[in-house]
Amino acid sequence: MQDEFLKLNQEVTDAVAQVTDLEALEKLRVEFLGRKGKMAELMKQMSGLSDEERRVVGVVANQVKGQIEGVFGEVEGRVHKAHEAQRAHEEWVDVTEPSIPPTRFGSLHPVTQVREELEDLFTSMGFLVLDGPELESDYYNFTAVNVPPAHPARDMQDTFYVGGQQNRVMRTHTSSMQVRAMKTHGVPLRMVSPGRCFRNEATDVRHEHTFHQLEGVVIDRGIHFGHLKGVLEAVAKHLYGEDTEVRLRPKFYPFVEPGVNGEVTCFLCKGKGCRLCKKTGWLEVFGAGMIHPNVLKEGGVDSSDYSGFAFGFGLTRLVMLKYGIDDIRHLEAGDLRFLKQF
Ligand code: FA5
Repeated sequence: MQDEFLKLNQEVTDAVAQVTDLEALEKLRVEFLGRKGKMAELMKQMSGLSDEERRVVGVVANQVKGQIEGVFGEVEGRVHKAHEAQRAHEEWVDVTEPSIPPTRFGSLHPVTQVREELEDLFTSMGFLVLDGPELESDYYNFTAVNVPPAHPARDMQDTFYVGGQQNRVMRTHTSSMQVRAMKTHGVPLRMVSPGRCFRNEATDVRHEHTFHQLEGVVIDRGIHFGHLKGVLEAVAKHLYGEDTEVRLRPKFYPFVEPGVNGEVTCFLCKGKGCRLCKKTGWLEVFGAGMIHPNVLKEGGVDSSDYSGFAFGFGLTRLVMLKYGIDDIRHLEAGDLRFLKQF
């Protein structure tokens, strides 16, 4: 029987020498050392031996078992090491390799670009640039600019009413800054105030629920409509070139008298008429007029001494015109395929 154990020892040594992966090694372990394996089989046969023989064979059997377990341990260590080396090779990363440079840095949103361009233009003409709240009191958004509660003109600008103590609304226009500026800075006054506005709109190619306006107010002694026209034309020509045409037509706004609606030639059809300009050839980009005495009074300004004009550009529309964007909804959608073009 001793020979049988020694043969088994040799058999195991030969078999595991070929092994290259842990799975095959585990199979051999079961085959030789498992509960029903070859080693257990030989041990079982020892029960037929005499006590003397069993004592001698038992010593050999234990030695062989120890050796076989040792061989398995050794091979397991070797295979494991080879496996780790292979993985390290496959997953190797050269941390010293120079990184891939970014292909493009972010850029400013087109509305921000045009807003900054206009802020530069107006500051060069001596205007202040003011910032105002988007969540505004009902008073500054409507009542202060001559649109008292229940006035039909409130229907022109439906908004998102938030309520609360001051009856807050998401401001519908930057005209909410007119009386705020008069109260804070007094007269004479020259200011612009750009910012986001909100309306409860059925959106289409020209109308968004969230859009940008740029308000302008000039108040001094002797200010008249000619000054207003001069400023509006300067802005249009600055943005779109010297040959840009501006059309002014009377329009009712409760906070000005007289009031006008300002349009510039449609960029898409060059004035021929298309879906963007509703076949008129013109795009409405601002409202303007001489400030109503009631609004001056609300701002603490004596209308017998001072006069002024105000205008409100649809900043988002100006951006559409400048870049030839035929649907306003691209501008607030946050789609990178669109934004990366600017
Ligand atoms: C006003 O908002 C007045 N506050 C403008 C004003 C200021 C008049 C000072 C007189 C004196 P209006 O609702 O027409 O007016 O809007 C002005 C401009 O904002 C429009 O010409 C248009 O270019 C833009 N606008 C208005 N509603 C939207 C909208 N839903 N989406 C995008 N642009 C809009």
